[in-house]
Amino acid sequence: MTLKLYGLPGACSMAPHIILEQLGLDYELVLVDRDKLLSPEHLAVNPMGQAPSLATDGELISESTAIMLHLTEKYGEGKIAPPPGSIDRARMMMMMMFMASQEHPAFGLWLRPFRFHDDEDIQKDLVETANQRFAQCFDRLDGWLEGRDWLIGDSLTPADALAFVHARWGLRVAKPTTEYPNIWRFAEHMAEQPAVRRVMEQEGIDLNVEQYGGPKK
Ligand SMILES: N[C@@H](CCC(=O)N[C@@H](CS)C(=O)NCC(=O)O)C(=O)O
Repeated sequence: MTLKLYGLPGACSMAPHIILEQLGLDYELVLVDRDKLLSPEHLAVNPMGQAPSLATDGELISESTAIMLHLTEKYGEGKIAPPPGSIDRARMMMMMMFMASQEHPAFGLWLRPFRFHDDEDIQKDLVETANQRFAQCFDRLDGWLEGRDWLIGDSLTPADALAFVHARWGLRVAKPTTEYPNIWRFAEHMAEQPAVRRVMEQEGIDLNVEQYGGPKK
């Protein structure tokens, strides 16, 4: 076996995990113990003490977007992402980078404000700032999904994999993703895909909608 994905259940590592399954690749999944993220062993795998990392060709590649692009370029045979140089490729990259660099950091702020400031009042402000950021980001994502099953083209691409992960995380924020009709329709559609079902089963997770009160009318 040449591919080994280091991940955390339900984390952004789920996006490359979906791509591994969608491509039907032979790989090993290592679900890292959260308490061991900062252990010397895991820091050797991911110097930021995070997930994901992909072991491939004697190298360790981190950053979920980079891993997904490598997998699609090496194994996708042009079927899972639009070709480089096409405008759809540019749009796919824009969406992936947007989610990774604008949306994802807001989750870090919202989930762990104590990493940014010791003062509890300031932490509350940071959570509020994150909620405002989610509203801005999810509005944009919802617009991209208007009238569409997939973010790009007519099949699953790495942008969809990442959007699904964020849609699931977004169940818990002030204005949850269930209140964005296109995002939620997309999330439910993604959850039905065989590759996504296999991933959720392997990671022991689901969409947890009931836990958060279900979609609001
Ligand atoms: N930019 C990185 C972000 C990686 C990241 O934030 N991973 C999170 C899970 S989604 C993590 O490992 N968090 C553990 C922690 O920060 O303690 C990527 O896209 O791979």
